Amino acid sequence: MSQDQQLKPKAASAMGRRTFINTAALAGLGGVVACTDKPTSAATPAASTPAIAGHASANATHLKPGELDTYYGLWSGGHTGDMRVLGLPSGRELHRIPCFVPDALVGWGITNESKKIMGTKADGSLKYTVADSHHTHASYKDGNYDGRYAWINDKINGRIARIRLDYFTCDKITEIPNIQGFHGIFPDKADPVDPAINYTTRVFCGAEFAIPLPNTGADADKPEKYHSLFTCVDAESMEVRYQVLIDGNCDLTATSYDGKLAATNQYNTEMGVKYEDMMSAERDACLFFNVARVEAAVKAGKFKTYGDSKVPVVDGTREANKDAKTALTAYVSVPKNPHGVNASPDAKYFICAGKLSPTVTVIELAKVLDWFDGKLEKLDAAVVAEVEVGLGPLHTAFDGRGNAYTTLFLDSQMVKWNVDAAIKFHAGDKTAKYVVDRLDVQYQPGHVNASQSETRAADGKYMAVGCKFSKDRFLPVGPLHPENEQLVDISGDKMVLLADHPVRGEPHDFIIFKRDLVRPKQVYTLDEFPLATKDPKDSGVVRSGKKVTVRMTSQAPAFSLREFKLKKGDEVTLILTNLDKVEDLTHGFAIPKYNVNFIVNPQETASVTFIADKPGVYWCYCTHFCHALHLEMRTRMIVEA
Ligand code: RUQ
Ligand code: CUA
Ligand code: CA
Repeated sequence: MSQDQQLKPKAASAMGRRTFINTAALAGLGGVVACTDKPTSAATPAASTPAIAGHASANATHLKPGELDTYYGLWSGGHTGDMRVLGLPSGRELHRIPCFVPDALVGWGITNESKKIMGTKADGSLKYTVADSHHTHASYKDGNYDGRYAWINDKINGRIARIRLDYFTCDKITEIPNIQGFHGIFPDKADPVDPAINYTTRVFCGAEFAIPLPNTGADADKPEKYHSLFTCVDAESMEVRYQVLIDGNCDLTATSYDGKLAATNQYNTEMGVKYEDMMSAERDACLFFNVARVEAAVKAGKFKTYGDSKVPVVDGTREANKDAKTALTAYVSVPKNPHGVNASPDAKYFICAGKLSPTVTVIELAKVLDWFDGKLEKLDAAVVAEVEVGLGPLHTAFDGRGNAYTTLFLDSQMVKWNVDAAIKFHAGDKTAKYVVDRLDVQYQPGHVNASQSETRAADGKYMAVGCKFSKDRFLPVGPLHPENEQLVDISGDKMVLLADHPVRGEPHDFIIFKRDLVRPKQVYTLDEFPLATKDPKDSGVVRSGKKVTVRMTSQAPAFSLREFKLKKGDEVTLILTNLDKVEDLTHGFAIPKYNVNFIVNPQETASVTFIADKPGVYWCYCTHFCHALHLEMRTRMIVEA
């Protein structure tokens, strides 16, 4: 059978998809060979998604009015630098949690509290206002999500944000030193030495771009000075604990269930600083970190620092880690420019997708540990399968029943394959049929995740596929198309496409988990805010020279002050406490012409600081519909000349 027949279920739809293929990506696909199995005849043609009548989960995505979803989805918000919260299976967007980029609804980047989290320059303005968030993951306990935190990255400015999952708000952002292109992110799942710590205390962060260290501009033409770093951030303090200097560039990150190993797949072990150089080698690596050894080296003082950063950096390069018995790192060879590394829910394997190779690589973690212990002579023997699945494999999800689901970017397909069968096939049993099913998706999928996929509780119900192109799937809205998040039922042998959902670019990664794993609080307590005004009688204007503090409370449908007076040139800090205790009773506060708008949720306090530089009368009004007298809920700010 020709490669075409084996890999593409339908020539016509495949042609349509092919027009999207980036020629540069194709150029790198020279070595692609045929797949070992036939596509299933039931694969859904791209152009028409037939009704799923008769299937158990038909209409699963359609919830009756008032019915609640059974899963939460946390989605990276892409360029909007926020985290999207979805309800699944409906796919409804419930919330957006601003992190890296200002947000006009909640006043993120406007209030003093959010600016402090985001980071400001000496003049008080925001240090950064753009972001590119790719990956999001949540904290673990006993191998499952514990509902404490989620993290999200900003690739552009090298920042990691933490989300509190009790309030669904961002509470800390850390900028990682010595790196560029912060990409993969994964919390650990246990401590490598203390078995009592079976929950997340570290977050590992991979840097994609190698830069000269220190990056002063002096060494631009010295490729040997370029390095990437793998970073460990403390999950509680959000301080950077240490970094590991490595060869190659980090893409995604994965952690083992016993906490002993973290890994990152690498597409540029060539250390190329030019595009072509990054694709010159036939193989790259999945780089493993022996977490206990790395931390022992830090403790023993075997580190350097770079530039202004005080963060200890240990040496994880190939050259310094040849001896398995002392090595901090292990570079497991995988095919050309891999993309994505994912941990299987049985805790046994990490799976790298081939990207420029039509393969997936299964690495057995016990064997990697054996190598570190001197019990496995050849590190390559940790690879227990390297099998063909289709063109452009990028990311992998799991169903908890031994099957993996890998996105095939170039084929615009999902391939479902059985991990044990792949291992048998690789070991020589050519009768082992490891590909179970194929499903066309619309189009060019990048990330994939399934319900509870990267936890011990993987339940194999739903799978979301992040398609990078939507082409003809939605009403045209001009040149910028939405992306298409597709929901797939994976509860049976065959994958069944359930729904298309448009999303604003570019969301990248996401996780899906059972709704009872988080217990969101819907009303704050006044004591959480040191600036809270607990009694409306304490409202008023306090002046100390040019510095003026305005204290105010909100209680539907009025602010505690009917007016307040300022003088031109005052530096004003306005503190607003929402004394309403009722769930969902949020007020807003906008000051026209002063570029101020923010909200206060029940029992929340927020503050803004501005210079009263424009004399006049300004109607500060409530921007959040709260009451029949919402429009009347205003106060006069009078700035005297
Ligand atoms: S990487 S589309 Cu930034 Cu998430 Cu694979
Ligand atoms: Cu308060 Cu609207
Ligand atoms: Ca490469």
